[in-house]
Amino acid sequence: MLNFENQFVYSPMAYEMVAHVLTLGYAVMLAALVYFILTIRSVAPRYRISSVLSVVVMVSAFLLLYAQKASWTDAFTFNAATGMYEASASGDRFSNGFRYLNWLIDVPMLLIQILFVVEIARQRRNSLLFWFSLSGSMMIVTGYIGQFYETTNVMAWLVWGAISTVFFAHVLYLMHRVINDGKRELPAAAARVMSAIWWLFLVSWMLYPGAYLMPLFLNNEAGVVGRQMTYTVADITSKVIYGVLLSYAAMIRSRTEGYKEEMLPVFSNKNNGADDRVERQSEPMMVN
Ligand code: RET
Repeated sequence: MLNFENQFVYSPMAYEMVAHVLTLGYAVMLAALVYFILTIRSVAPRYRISSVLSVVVMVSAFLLLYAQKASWTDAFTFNAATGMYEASASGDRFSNGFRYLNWLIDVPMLLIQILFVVEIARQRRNSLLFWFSLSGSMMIVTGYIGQFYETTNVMAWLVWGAISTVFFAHVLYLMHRVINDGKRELPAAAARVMSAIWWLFLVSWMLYPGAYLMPLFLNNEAGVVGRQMTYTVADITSKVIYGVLLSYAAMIRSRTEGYKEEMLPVFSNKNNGADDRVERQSEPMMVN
């Protein structure tokens, strides 16, 4: 009822584009889940928590984006008389709320993830853990409240959006510092990956407030399709590509520190049941 998606009727093309892009969203999360599980041993054990957090992000995103797609298909049904998709007789209405709840889990995870790949003193890391979690979740909670007002109270919608933006600015500031400071300690190749991560982070995270404001720019069917596409592109970049780049930076670090990549036992005939510690790498491998 409350989100602007419920104000329109949709041509079959617009309806299906949204259904497809939402399906793409959760399919990518499932595919990436497999990727993060299978590549976890390509980084030294001390960086593996980054891949573990990617796995957590993927599972939660898969489930909530699946619910998001169901919300779309439940909310509209085809009317043969008009040739359009219209609000379902069941009374189910579309809500973007699932996304926000997903972000509530994923945003702190994505922010915390980087702290395990760059070099940070323990005390500073604890403080960053706290502020990333606090500002990250406050950004989402205030935005979540705001999006309920997008069709009923423009002022409340914009004010909550502005409050959320204050927390967003704090998150951006902290992340910029983490990446810049962290780069100094990293091998050159990993530092370059970190610079790429910063730009990817900045652009992909900016897409979310853009999609929030979509009714302001395009208050029609095209705006609905545009918003769901924007969210999906943002989700794939901010969760999946970000996670892949972080694990790549961790891989470079691991190698420069002497870690020899392991294969999953299932792909290898070597004894990979052996201990993971780097020191063990130089020992002769036992053949099964
Ligand atoms: C909201 C409300 C309007 C103002 C701002 C917002 C920012 C949202 C962001 C979300 C990031 C989500 C991610 C999810 C990944 O799983 C809440 C839309 C600034 C930055 C990265």
